Amino acid sequence: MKPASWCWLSSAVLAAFSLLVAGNNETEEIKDERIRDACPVRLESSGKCEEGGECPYQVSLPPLTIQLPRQFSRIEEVFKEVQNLKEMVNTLKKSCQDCKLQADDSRAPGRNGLLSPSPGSLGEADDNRVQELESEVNKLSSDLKNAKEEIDLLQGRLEKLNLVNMNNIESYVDSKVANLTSVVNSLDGKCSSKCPIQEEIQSRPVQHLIYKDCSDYHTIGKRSSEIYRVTPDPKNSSFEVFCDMETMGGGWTVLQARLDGSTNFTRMWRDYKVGFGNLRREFWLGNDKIHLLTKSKDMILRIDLEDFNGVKLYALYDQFYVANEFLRYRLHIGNYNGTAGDALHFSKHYNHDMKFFTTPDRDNDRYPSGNCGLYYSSGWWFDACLSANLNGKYYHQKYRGVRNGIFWGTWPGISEAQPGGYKSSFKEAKMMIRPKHFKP
Ligand SMILES: [Ca+2]
Repeated sequence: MKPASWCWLSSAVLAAFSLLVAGNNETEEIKDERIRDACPVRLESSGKCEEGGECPYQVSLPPLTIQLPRQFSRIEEVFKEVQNLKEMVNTLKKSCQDCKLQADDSRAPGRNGLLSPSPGSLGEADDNRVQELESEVNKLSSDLKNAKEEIDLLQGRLEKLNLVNMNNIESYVDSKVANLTSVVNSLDGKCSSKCPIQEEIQSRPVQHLIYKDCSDYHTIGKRSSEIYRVTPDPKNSSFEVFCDMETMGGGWTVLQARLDGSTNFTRMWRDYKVGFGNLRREFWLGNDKIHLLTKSKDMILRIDLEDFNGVKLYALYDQFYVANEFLRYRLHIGNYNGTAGDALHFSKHYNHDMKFFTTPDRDNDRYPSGNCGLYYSSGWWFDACLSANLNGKYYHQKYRGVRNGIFWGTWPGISEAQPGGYKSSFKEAKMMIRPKHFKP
């Protein structure tokens, strides 16, 4: 091989090699001074290479110009591939960094670093690894969600079991008390002097030692809707309640009433815990008392509503239980029946069953970005946030703005309200309970 041919060939090979290494399309001219010093040969490109056409690369060996074989067009293709690879590497780097940020948020500290990008070995293997890690993260988060749901379920069952045990003990005590009462009565019948005649004994009403709720007063013949004193749990002190002795046969213990806006329901945890308002007008009986009443017997719930057009509808739930303060007064609600619609189980996304109690100063709701109690100005078993809220503000007419009034999402026509338009308000609302097995 002649020295000149050898020179341009080796120069061309060197130039192609440095093109690959540079991986840069900003200039197509070889700038390696070392090559120029070694051999005064220049590889130039016309920049107008066509697919299958003549190769634009030329080696100038003044005054000689040599046309390169067409195979040299591969250099440009290789160059493009290098560019593509470089872009892919950058994309991968970026997604790795994003992935790591997400992983850092959701993983235990000990597992950090698994997703750190390693610049020296990026490629298909890393792509697969990222996908693997992504699917692992997805799997972990779905596992976590399942675990949470299971915990919720188990917690609910535990509360129910505690309730059942307590009911067993209480019914045992009740049966003992009933035995003693019958013994006392039979001894009373055996008295020798001033003995009351038999009919008189039989006509006496059965005296309860303890009135656990309004249904016990109904049983002994009380028929006027009034304030009575009840002791749902003998270990706790007694308290006053308002009894509705008229609706559906009577025997109802009233938990909540709204009728004129005279009581402010925008209250904190402490107020909802102990209760507030006036038992003869508007009030919240108090979460501790509601817990004791619903723990003492299996209760049903009745909700009565009336709007300003005089429409009166009701909702009945065949189970109603409120857990204690430690369990954040979690609501347990049964099956619906009635005319007002099942707003407490509105949909999968709006369901008040099994929700904790939230107040403006105690966020136990399922809305992650804020406090529903604060936004809707009340204490309630908020989801994220509501399809019903009977503790909302009392509006005397339709209102605009945040829907923070008394609300029942299945009320006829209520869903037709436009965002920003007028919202319906309610004239009266009432919540009351009665033992499930009570026969008026
Ligand atoms: Ca929240």
